[in-house]
Amino acid sequence: MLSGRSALPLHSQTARVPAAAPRRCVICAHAVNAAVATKQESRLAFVEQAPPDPILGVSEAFKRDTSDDRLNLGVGAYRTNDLKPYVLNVVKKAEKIMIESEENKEYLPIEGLAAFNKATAQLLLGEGHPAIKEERVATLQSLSGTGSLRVGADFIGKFLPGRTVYLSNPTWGNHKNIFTDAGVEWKEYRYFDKATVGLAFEGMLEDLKAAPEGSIVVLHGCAHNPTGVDPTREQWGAIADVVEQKGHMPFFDVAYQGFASGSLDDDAWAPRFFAERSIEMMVAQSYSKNLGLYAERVGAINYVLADAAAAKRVLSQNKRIARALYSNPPVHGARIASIVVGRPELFAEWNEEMGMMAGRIKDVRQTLYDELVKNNPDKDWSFVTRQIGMFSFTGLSPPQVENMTQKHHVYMTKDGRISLAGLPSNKAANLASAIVDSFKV
Ligand code: PGU
Repeated sequence: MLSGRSALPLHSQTARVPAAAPRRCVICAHAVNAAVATKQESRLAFVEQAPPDPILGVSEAFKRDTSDDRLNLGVGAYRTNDLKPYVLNVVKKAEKIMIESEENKEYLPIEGLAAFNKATAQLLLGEGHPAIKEERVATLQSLSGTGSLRVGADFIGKFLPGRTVYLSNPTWGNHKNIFTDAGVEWKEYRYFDKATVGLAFEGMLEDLKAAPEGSIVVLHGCAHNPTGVDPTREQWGAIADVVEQKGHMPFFDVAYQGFASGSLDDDAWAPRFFAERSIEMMVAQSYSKNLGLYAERVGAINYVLADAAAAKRVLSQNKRIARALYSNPPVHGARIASIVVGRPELFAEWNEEMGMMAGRIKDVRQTLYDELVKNNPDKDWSFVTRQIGMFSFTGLSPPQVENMTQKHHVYMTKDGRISLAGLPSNKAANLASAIVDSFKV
């Protein structure tokens, strides 16, 4: 039996209004029985407000700022030099092909679109890779990078219980949420050296050596977020040595393939190198940035394993996890990615567009550096041009970031990261003077 209180529509909550005014539901404005409404307090009233997201919350704050000078350098999302979101030509071409072939909107299988899964493993490992030919790669299309990481995290929680996940310090903030919510313990390994604004290479190796055998090590495939600092190829070799000696499981997060060097192939070097050394690994992929498919949620979780039978069983368990999380993935973006990767002429064009996007960021990075040097020649700004990918990790402290936002209308994350993908060249001088001013705070 429903009680009188819960029989009311859920949206019968009233705004606080003077007693004389007729009480109306704040949502649909229907008259609400005053006697019941005054007593009404949600059974969820104890729920506390969650803090705004450290990255996506910045965009929300930016939208509330009306200044002409406002600049959103929070989220890592590519913009043209006129600050327009960019839909790649290859994406438009693929969509045209899709419309012409009148594809349906039936459910995909739980593991996703077969053509996409084939294409995405190929983009990761390279065409004709032995692991693909020997069917040692289990690939499940998931909800972009985030969803793929979450499926992987749930898999670790279920099948590698008690293992600790090691995250770089610092890392993309959502990694911590993902593993925490999956009930998987995580710790950090040293990664960034403030003194050199470079890789804390020795510290990283020490921490990975000290981690219990068989730990999971999350590695950014390229263009480390937020630092823009990647290991050199030689350093990757030493990292792989430790991972191998300790029987760790690398879990690559590949969210920026193409944005480090401008080349899709070169940016897959690290995971391919681990595959070459026959180190079993997990790899989450995202097409948000490199194909600009942010809202389409296109990505995959891959397991590159030693034998095909294990890969088959691992895939079956990942399907079981996905089934309960969201059942099956969206089709539109997966079709786009499979067409672009699968057709040589479109793939070549994508590489060109990729080079163009990465090139714009490189140019604006150089412009920012030049302006910073002009503004304050006494400080060493070389880290700006040494860092790679979409971001610059400025070293600004939280109060200095506060100054950037409050005084200069520059929106960025509290850790001092700016997304150069959102900087037009004609705003580089303003940004440089805001940075120089904020370092004085
Ligand atoms: N992994 C890393 C390292 C990332 O930086 C991001 C996105 C993702 C995974 C997940 O992106 P998907 O869109 O789910 O594929 N990071 C961006 C975008 C905003 C966000 O935090 O989601 C960023 O600005 O850091």
